[in-house]
Amino acid sequence: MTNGNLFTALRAAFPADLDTTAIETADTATPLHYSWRDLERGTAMLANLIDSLDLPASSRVAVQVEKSVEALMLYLAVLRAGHVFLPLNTAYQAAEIEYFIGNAEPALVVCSGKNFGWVSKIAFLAGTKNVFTLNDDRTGTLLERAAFFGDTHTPAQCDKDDLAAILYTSGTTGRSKGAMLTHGNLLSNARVLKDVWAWQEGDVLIHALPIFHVHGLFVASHGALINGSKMIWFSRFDPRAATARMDEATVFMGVPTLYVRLLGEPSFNKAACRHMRLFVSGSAPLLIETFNAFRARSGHTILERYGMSETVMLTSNPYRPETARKGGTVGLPLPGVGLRVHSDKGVPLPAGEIGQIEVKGPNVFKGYWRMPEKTADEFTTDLWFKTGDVGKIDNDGVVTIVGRSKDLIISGGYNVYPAEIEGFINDMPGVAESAVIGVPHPDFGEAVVAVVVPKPDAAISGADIAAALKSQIANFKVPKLVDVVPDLPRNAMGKVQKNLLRDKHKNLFTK
Ligand code: MLC
Ligand code: AMP
Repeated sequence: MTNGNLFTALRAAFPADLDTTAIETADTATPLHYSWRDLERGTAMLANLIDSLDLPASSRVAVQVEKSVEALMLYLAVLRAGHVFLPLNTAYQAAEIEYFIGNAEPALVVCSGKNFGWVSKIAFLAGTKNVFTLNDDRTGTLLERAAFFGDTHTPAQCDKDDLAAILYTSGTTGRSKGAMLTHGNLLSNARVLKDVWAWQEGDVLIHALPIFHVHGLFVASHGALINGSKMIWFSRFDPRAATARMDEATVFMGVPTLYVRLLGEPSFNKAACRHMRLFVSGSAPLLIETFNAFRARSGHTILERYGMSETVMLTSNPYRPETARKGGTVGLPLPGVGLRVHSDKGVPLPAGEIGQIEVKGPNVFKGYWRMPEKTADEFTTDLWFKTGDVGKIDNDGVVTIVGRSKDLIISGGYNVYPAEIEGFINDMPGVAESAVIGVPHPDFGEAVVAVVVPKPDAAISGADIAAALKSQIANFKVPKLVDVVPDLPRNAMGKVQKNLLRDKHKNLFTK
């Protein structure tokens, strides 16, 4: 019987010579070289440790750790052991982690040593029995324990429809939803992207994205692994250091902010990236100005693609010819992906008309964790997933995203849901109500801004609200400005007119 376990497929792509370098760290005190054999053995030891815990089938393994090769190995080991990986942004604070752990009920939690005190408390209260630590310097109880286990392991037998990962993506009502991705979702997407982006022998990926979201964990890591390609591994993005490694690399993936920052780096030029084959952008809209400036500076045309946590990748600009990559568009639906544009009333729209983007395919997730009603709401009656993105398809099938029907801000590639932030602000003493909006920002694409109305006679300050938020929520969600106003603009139905607020603040960070 063939094994549908994603790990098995990734492992099968390891090169014949297991002693060649799979991953080289770029920003550790000295470079560390991990061979393919190290990945094989390290993931086996971790999988054996996980097996020894006798977790129930399909247990969730929640992981909030700094980026490291060992953290990637932990992900692969969870797949290998047949459990469900639940990555968490390192910026999340106690209130956020409490919700994820309470909702997902993981059987195993792995956190940084410095957070063990508060994370383990949350986990134990939620009924999790196993909490290990993993630090970015290869210390922590996880590796200490794994060292006692054997370095061979037979991957768990999985069906393609079995869960491989849960990715929390915030909800419009403010509560995050866990998108359930299967081994089949991830493998089909990895295989399609290998083909579409012409991954080839000799490719080397500069991996500079976090590994707790789709882009860095799946698109980038799977891309290299399923091609048996080496990764140059940055724990955080540094434009100068990344540029310095481009003469050894061929592929780079980034959110638009990374491209803006590369353009701000004087050493980034045609000579620096002459060895490069492909620059991929996604997770947020890439401004046409960035697309054009990048082409002029580097001689390369960024390939923009579009995807989301619930669906992995959906569309891509063409790999060949490079001249067919159109700035401001996200390209064509990937092979096997259905993408249509419907009106708000569900009527199919002709080419060129703007409407709701709906998708179908082997990459589309299984539903939201323990939210059957929410899942049903997000699919049409004929089972297409409603992305919440608004766009159009031209006569050649090329897709352009023009906006979002979901109230979502994407800042530096991270999603921020206004409803969640408004919830925190509205709970603060002296606050009557608030509206959170996204406004243009030269570095982050969009920046979070809060407009707050005080209760009668209450004295509140924007700086105090921002400071209070900083102690409660992930730092990238904290508004860059809190504007205190006497009231919010409303339409005749009483709905807050966020468009007027966006207009008022549109030049806050840009000229
Ligand atoms: C950091 N800061 C941000 C921010 N990142 N503010 C707004 N938006 C962001 N994205 C703020 C911090 O709060 C902090 O402020 C200050 O910047 C410095 O923090 P830092 O951590 O040192 O920042 P930096 O390392 O420069 O990080 C910026 C970044 C990072 C762009 C490298 O945000 C990043 O890696 N983004 C990529 C996100 C990503 O991978 N998305 C993929 C999602 S998957 P202060 O005031 O506290 O000092 C997806 C699906 C798909 O969307 O299609 O791919
Ligand atoms: P996430 O929930 O983090 O997976 O974010 C997915 C969302 O990011 C999508 O629904 C889009 O709104 C947005 N997105 C991803 N790629 C692009 C892109 N290339 N252009 C515009 N928006 C994008």
